[in-house]
Amino acid sequence: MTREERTRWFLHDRFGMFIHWGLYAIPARGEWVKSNERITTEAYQPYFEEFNPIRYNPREWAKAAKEAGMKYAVLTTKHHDGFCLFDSKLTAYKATNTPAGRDLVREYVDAFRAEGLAVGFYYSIIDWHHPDYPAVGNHPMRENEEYLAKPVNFDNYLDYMHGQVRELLTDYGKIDIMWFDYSFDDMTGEKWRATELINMMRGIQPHIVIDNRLGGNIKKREPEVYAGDFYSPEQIIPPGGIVNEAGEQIPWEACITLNGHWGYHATDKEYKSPKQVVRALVECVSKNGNLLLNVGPDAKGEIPRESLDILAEVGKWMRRNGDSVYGCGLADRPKPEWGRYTQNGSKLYAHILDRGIGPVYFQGLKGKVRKARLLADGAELKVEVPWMAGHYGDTATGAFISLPITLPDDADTV
Ligand code: FHN
Repeated sequence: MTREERTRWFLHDRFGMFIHWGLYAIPARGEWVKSNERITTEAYQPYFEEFNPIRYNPREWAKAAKEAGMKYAVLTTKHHDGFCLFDSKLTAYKATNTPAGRDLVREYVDAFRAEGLAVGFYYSIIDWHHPDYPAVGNHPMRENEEYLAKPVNFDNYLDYMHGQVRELLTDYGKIDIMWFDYSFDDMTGEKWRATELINMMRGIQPHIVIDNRLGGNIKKREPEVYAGDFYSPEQIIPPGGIVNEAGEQIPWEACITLNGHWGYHATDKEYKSPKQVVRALVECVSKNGNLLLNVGPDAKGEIPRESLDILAEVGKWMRRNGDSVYGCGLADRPKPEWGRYTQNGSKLYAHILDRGIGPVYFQGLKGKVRKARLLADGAELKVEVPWMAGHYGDTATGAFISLPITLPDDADTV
């Protein structure tokens, strides 16, 4: 399969849920707590012995994602702390050995598939728990002389990492996305035996969409086999979208948190508004990208109420305006002053984010608009040249569309 064939559904669906969940939900200070606070594996062990998310019901998560208009999800199967949410045969450091006593990934896969969402796995190639992973990068023990003196056999770790990826792609049915995280410094590409890894993966699930964080350069005309299927900007929407060296659009997905943390953080209440999320989604799609919006469930297994409320509001907008997102992408005309365009074939969607006064002016569309409708309620909109157009300055090539003075409360897409 070509990258274009693999990513066709991904570029159509545009909007997914990122889920960062694991032992770090107990300290509730974000997923980097072990590194940030230099916590040894021994000091982190109580979280393993305590982990029992009694209110974990992934069907509720899946319904929240579906109601928000999300079409796929990506769950951390293992984050940097090395704790596995799945029943790996290659380690005892897994959810089935905690008081939870269950394969949390299997329940996630079953629940999200039952709600009709595509299923993705996040897998950290960094591992702060495995004895043969070196104390490089932001490893919690990066300054511990005794720990640094221990010899490691990195190939043992790579055999483990490759083995777990094989388990994830063999034991849980059809998986739609593999989201690796992350290469850094010289820990990139073949340092992970990435070609071998990708070839193994494609042998098991040839359709699977893979991110670009194993390394390589996805923007090259001929990228490495492990450079991935999509570019993965984080906490930013790339100003000019993403193109390769030949100037060709390449698939990309911006991953963004709802507050300031990926993993659950009890005191971080700085949440984005629903309007900010909708605008971020529209901006991504207008630049041919996807939005992977993150939730960080708590130690009991529940998505924070603040996140659920935002998702519900976003879902209201998506129910009425989703046609301007799904199957849409970069428009064949420049960004207008008052907002953004998204386009699907001959249908142009105008996201009017800064309405200004008077009729909305569509540069270059004179005589080209067959009909205009307010997406939220289907109301007809008049395409007209106002009688006083002469007073409007240079408007010879444009079309004017008059919007109702009062719009349905979530309407800003025409
Ligand atoms: O270190 C991780 C971080 O915890 C989080 O998982 C993000 C999500 O894209 N990725 C890495 C930081 O780039």
